[in-house]
Amino acid sequence: MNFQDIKSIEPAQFYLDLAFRRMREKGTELRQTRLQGGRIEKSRYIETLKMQVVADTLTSRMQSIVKSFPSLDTLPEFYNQLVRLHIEYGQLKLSLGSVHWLGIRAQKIFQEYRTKLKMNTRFERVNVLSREYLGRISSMVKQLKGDFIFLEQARKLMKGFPTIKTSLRTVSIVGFPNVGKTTILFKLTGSPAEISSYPFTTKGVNVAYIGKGKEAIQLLDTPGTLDRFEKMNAIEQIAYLAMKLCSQGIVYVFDPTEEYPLDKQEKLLEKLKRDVNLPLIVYISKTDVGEKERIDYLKKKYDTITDIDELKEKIVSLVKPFPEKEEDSEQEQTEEVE
Ligand SMILES: Nc1nc2c(ncn2[C@@H]2O[C@H](COP(=O)(O)OP(=O)(O)OP(=O)(O)O)[C@@H](O)[C@H]2O)c(=O)[nH]1
Ligand SMILES: [Mg+2]
Repeated sequence: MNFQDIKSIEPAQFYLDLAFRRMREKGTELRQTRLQGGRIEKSRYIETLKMQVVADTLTSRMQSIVKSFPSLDTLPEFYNQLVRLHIEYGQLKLSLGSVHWLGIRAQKIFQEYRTKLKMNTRFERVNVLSREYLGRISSMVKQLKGDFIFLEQARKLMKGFPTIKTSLRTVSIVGFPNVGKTTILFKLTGSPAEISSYPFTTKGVNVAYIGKGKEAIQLLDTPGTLDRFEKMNAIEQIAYLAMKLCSQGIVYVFDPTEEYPLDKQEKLLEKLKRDVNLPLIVYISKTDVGEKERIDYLKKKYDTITDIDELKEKIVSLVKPFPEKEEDSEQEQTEEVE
């Protein structure tokens, strides 16, 4: 799912200006053309085509806005929850509905005025009808002022959503801050995500891949401490939902240095087991600098891994390939995995 490609939504006035500018250009073009017929026929012909340009410009712009938003009814569960968490879902549906309606309504009003122009036999009335048409179009677009603003805000929020391929097998790397999660992601995939010696370095979900194409395994490097969901900040909530709804397995990272007491790290692991019922690998990071006693304690208590190549093998065997699904979205299947 890609929320980066949603087209930016301009203020209502922009669409009106665009439609009217194109209409004027059409007018100039037609006045330079030799037209058949008498004064009224020519005038009717020109005004009809100008009106059509207005309606067509609006319809195509509105259609492309609606099309560039993901279809809300078929969003994968993870994205559906993100949208509901961050954006007023009902309003989003209403605003998209209004924009769709505007595209259709512009054509209806155009048909109505085309007929009026056709029936009209008085030259002076041609311009009156034309102005009336533009007035109706204009007030209809302005009615949607708030919807355009809302949709642009929604687009900006959605742009911040991580791009996670829900069609790929996925494993989340979790653990306390600063335990070395992003370093593991780098060692496994070569992903150049930011690594530093202070906690909370990772401020979004880092996504990287082992392998390529449909067979790739997607790794999610998550930030945050997996506190109670309501207590999490927006980024932590996104990471939590990604772990819970997109992953088929988890790598839990223990840090055996002095940074965090082991019992706290163990508590988090227990909480995780309760919250998310997924196959789990326990990895001990920083074994080069960690306290031997702590490392031995962890090794004794859990089935642990300390070697990165072994971790890679375990991840690959942890998540079995998905059975072939015909209904897999074509876009996701053909998307290039970098
Ligand atoms: N000595 C040693 N240092 C490590 C190892 N793994 C990570 N570090 C260091 O630990 C610090 C934190 O590493 P990160 O990979 O950023 O940790 P993180 O869990 O992603 O941290 P947050 O994103 O802040 O939660 C960095 O200074 C790393 O260089 C390791 O195996 N050995
Ligand atoms: Mg990190």
